[in-house]
Amino acid sequence: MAQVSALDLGGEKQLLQFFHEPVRLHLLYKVPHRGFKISDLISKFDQEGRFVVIVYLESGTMKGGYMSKRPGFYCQEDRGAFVFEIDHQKANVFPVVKHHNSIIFNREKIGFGGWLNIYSNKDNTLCVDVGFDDTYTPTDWSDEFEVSFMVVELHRIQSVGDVLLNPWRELSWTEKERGSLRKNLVSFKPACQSLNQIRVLLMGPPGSGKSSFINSVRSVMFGRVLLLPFIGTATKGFIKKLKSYDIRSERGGKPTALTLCDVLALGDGETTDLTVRDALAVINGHAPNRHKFQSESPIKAETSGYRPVPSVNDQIHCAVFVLNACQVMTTSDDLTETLRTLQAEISDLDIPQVVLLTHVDQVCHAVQEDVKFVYSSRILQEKMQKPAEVVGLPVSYVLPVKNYSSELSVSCNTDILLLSAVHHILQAVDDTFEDY
Ligand SMILES: Nc1nc2c(ncn2[C@@H]2O[C@H](COP(=O)(O)OP(=O)(O)O)[C@@H](O)[C@H]2O)c(=O)[nH]1
Ligand SMILES: [Mg+2]
Repeated sequence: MAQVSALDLGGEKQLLQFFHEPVRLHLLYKVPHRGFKISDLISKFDQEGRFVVIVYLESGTMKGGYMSKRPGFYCQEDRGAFVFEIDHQKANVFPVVKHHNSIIFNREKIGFGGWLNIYSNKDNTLCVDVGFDDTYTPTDWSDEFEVSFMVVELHRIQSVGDVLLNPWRELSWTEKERGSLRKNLVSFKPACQSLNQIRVLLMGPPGSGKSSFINSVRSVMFGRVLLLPFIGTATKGFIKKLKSYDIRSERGGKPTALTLCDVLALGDGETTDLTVRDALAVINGHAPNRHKFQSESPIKAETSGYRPVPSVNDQIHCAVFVLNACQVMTTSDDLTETLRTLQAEISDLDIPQVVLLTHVDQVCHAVQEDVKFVYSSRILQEKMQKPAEVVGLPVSYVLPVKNYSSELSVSCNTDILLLSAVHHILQAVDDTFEDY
């Protein structure tokens, strides 16, 4: 169940005015009175970001503190920290003076110098001490141990500027849109009549989300998140065989025109990775389905099941480069080289290419909250440049998606983003193969 903050509008307004730019609050945790362990609170902090802790005293006053970055066990200095006090008459802020020990963050307590400390006592009850010392700007808060309070909350501070008012791509986030995108896929027939199925090849480094994408598209169609065995967190690619997956309109239903193909992961030129040569053999339709990749024997005429004269239905009709938004900024030179070589070779084959940018939920808080913010997220707008540059394609060919990874049920907006990526892929194939 969603948690609701105890903060009222007036209090929120007073708190937000302490910040020099427009920000929003996002409740991360309402700390329980009983059965409380400090490790529970620590686990609720995001890996990065800015936070406020608010204590609602029984007197009606709120006291709290702000951390301008996530504190760590070994780094508890914070030059941007402040402590505050808000009641119906006034809102006071006390900026940090001695920033070296401005934050306390350890296995016993979380707090702000000697001003505000949160800990649990022996019977796991939540306790709050207030007081003051020379860590923050002098004032006259009195020392009080184990104050009476009603609620303690941890919030994330989010820059409003992260979300642009006008999205840079339009997409409608409604049940109706989800329905019509889904229907489009179910009824899709390739414009080119000699094409029976549209075979889409997913290529990318291990862990980029190739298998998850297949699983996610299937989940969208089945209306529930599928748990398939081929998704791995292993650093080395899981799939060693060329595998084709039909996308059915529903469980046991008719296959749609879309087939997604998973292959060995691309690497930085190591012998265990998919080689450019093998990738091209797959794209051209020479490799049989379930072909087992072997670094020591590249696909050639002698390979069992080799198709010397592949038909248009054996080949790949769209090459999709799958890249992880969290990792794309640090793509190695070798992988970049592999991707660009492939891109250039595939361009010569007149096959459309797109980039699928996965893990978009992990690079922007707003998108993590709701994927409908993808096209209005400033962070993501910037992140889209890099994959385009790495592969050597225009930014308009980059399709952001969030795969189903930890959730147990499908959700409308995640479905819409996935279906819209599929729609663009099918469209690209139709545009290219129209005059085949
Ligand atoms: N948060 C998040 N996790 C993802 C996403 N896509 C994949 N994952 C996770 O990333 C890991 C690697 O995914 P996988 O599909 O096995 O990658 P592959 O090696 O390219 O096939 C798995 O743990 C997935 O659950 C995504 O869009 N968002
Ligand atoms: Mg995989």
